[in-house]
Amino acid sequence: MTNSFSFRLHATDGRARRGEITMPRGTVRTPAFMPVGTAGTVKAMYLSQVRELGADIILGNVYHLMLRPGAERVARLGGLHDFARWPHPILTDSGGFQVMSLAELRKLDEKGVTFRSHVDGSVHSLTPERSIEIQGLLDSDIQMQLDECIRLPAERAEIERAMELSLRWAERCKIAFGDQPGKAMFGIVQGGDLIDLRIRSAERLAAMDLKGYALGGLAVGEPQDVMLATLDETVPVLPQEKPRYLMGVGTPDDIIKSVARGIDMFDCVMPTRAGRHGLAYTRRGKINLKNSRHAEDHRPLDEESGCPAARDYSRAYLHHLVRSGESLGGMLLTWNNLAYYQDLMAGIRAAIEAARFDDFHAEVSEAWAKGDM
Ligand code: PRF
Repeated sequence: MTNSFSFRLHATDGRARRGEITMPRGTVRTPAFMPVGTAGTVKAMYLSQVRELGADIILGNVYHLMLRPGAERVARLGGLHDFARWPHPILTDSGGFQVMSLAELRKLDEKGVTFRSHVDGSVHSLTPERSIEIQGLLDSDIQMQLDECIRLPAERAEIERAMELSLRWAERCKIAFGDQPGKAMFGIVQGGDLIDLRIRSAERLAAMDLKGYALGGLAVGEPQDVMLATLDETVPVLPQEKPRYLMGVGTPDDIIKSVARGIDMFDCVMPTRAGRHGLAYTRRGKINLKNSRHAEDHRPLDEESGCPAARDYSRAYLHHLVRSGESLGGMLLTWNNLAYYQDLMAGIRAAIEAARFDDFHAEVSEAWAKGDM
């Protein structure tokens, strides 16, 4: 196995890219979907199952793990991979985004962000340096800079302030991260829905020569066409030879349209969270298993799926589990949803290799539009 971090493009089709990130703990086939493993667990799944579905990498969160069980404790226990029994690559998010959505009494300034834990009310602070230190203690393979994400809609002055702060924090994270050959620290482009700010952010980060680039601050309240227009203008500014990660996105439709615009990596709670709330993603669209129309439906979610959760259980049984609040309902639907997402990514990768991505996109959209009944 290699002891360095590298990215290679194998094929392109329009702006869509088929590549591979190689690092000591394994190879990530891109475009990739990273299941969210916030607290060192992909909720309602065994990590061995997550692996079998085709995930090459999962995501962990600084915010949750620093509060519980604590980064130093995870380090004493041998790092996150060994703790959770996931020996493959892990990407960690830096914490700023989760502080802004989950913590209480937040105070943000040049130095970093101070907040009260949503778990026990204790006060913590996160600076760019401390975020990188925590990601090192977790032994994360791909670490993210600390950034500030602004919800949209927002005023230009506010978007610009947060974007410039994020650039200064990127410099500090780069220094704190230093030179770690087998690992990477990614910068995060901010700038809201303002194209000139996005371009400035992308250019300044590109000049820092980081190992990869994320687009943050999207899918935060703006319509999909605004997000896609932002990708149209921003992605070409990023270096061709580095991986591009669209943070916190999205629906299957968001993902396929973002791949068409040159994105290589995604993460989202959607398949896991929706699964725990009774929603199934399938080739023929979304199915809400709470709905009583499924109460006597013998059919499985998808008789052609390779996933037992999709193929071997009736919708009537899944409906019963969801209505009864049984944990197996959430487990089976999460399994189905992650299988669907990983199958979609495998289909995307194969289509790019075969130079038929547009046809694949049209076929997938047509099947969604036909619906399930
Ligand atoms: N920044 C970070 N994590 C994120 C986001 C961001 O802007 C988003 C926005 N979609 C999701 N996760 N650090």
